[in-house]
Amino acid sequence: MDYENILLNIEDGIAIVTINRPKALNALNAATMNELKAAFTRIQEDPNVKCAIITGSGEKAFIAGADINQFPGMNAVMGAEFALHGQDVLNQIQFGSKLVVAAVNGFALGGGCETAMACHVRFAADNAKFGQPEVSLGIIPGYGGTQRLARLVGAGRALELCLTGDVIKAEEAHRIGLVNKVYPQAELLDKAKEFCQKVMSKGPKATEFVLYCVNRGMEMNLYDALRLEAQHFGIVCATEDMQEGTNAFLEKRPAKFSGK
Ligand code: CO8
Repeated sequence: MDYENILLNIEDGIAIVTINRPKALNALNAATMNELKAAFTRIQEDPNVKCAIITGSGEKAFIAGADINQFPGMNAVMGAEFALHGQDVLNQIQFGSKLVVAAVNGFALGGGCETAMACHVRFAADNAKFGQPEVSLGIIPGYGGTQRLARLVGAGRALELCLTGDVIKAEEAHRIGLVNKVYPQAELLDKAKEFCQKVMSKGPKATEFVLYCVNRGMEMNLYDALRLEAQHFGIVCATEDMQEGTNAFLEKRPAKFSGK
């Protein structure tokens, strides 16, 4: 597929997906969402891609939200369909089997904050700003903001942000647990790549199962989630990587994982 609104570069097993509408501060229109879906289908299916980073073009914005030009004239059915389609794209990111890191290089507002929250790990540049400003437009978050924000930072803080539309700086986002780390803008992408490389050096099946157990387990009661973990522990014991990783430790040598 030819992309017009995103860039997809694959380097050393890492897919770098750049939202590329800098004149609109990388706002997400319908075409961009379709391209994001196509890109993540490719990422999921391509065995040469081990993980992905999402970032924004330019130094000002990660994603300044859904494209507001789409809203006037939208009826109830269109609104629900738009929200469901966007949620579907972001679910594909969160529930895929490959690590996805958000490198938040500026404004992450509305759908931008929601995209970052669908990623497994969030690194922010020191100029990044986060918020769910939808109420200022007379709408509510529709790409998962009311749900993922509450799960990440707790209902009280999520309500504060979603009810006021306040925009917070990277340091505050870090303090409340919305982002994992804050870096100078110039270092952000390299730090995200370093993190991906570290994860790629581990057992690939183990990585996949950690993502699955955390993502799915968070939505289950503790008892069932622990069962899910035990089942995956059992499956991982059947892999060559389990033999290799444990033998390598005992033989005091680095492990060479095959992904089998
Ligand atoms: N949509 C469309 N265009 C945008 C958006 C956007 N979200 N954000 C910025 N732009 C455009 C501006 O219109 C402007 O275009 P132009 O140069 O043609 O006038 C250009 O980007 C630059 O923006 P500004 O001049 O406003 O730049 P500032 O530095 O002055 O301000 C801000 C930067 C603070 C980020 C400001 O642009 C802003 O407030 N943007 C809107 C932020 C926002 O409200 N985001 C939430 C949108 S709603 C949403 O995300 C809902 C998601 C779920 C939808 C579910 C159903 C579809």
